Amino acid sequence: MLALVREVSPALGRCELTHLERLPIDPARAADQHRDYTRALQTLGCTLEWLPALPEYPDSVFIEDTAVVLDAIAVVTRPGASSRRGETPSVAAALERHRRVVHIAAPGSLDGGDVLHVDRTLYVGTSARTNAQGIAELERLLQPHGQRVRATALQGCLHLKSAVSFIPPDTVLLNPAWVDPTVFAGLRVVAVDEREPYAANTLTIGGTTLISAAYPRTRQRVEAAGVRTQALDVGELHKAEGALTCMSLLLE
Ligand code: CIR
Repeated sequence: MLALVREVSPALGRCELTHLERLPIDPARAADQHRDYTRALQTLGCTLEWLPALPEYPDSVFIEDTAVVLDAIAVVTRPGASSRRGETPSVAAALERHRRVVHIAAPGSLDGGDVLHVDRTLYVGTSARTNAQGIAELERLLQPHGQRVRATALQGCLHLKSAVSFIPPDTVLLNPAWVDPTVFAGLRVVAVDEREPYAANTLTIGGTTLISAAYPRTRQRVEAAGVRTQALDVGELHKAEGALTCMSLLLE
């Protein structure tokens, strides 16, 4: 497994914020937490590929939003926030070494954080960042690859993957206040603890599910469902409305 990552911008404190109040962010602390995150990826078997730093792009550490990577093809997105569109050229250049690369074109917009991949289905959040044209474009690009695209409503959060993440082989962890659990019929549904609304974003690699240390109650629920977890402190990145999936692009 290859993990594309990008270091934290010193301008992280000027990030986009949609649902959170702006709090002071310490970029050095965020960088330390990001380093721990990348080390955890390595320990779980990933080889890291560092993209060039983009210090002038506050949100550039959240590389997930810039692409959707499948086995045969990579789709470089057109992020919904115009402040983030300059993040994509370096991602496209890196992905071209590994995949055939195609692009979401204007007026489509799509953030990778809205794309939840479960087997042959891509659930795509109809968020403020991802529009109908972006979803239609993704569907057109992926149809030849046998992938089904399913537009999925969400409310109260930034991206679909703020509300739900996939824990292979058969489980989704979700916040039922933000996404309708019946969308995931056929999968086992575990709900976050009500006191931890942001806890649904986890990242599973090789049988271990990384979960933010900020959400111990939800971690217990996930463990009780028979899932091996590892907690990571990413509190400084949470202040920028980021979580665990956001900070890497994984390529098998
Ligand atoms: C943004 O609003 O774009 C960033 N501050 C946070 C992006 C988080 N990305 C993600 O959940 N995939």
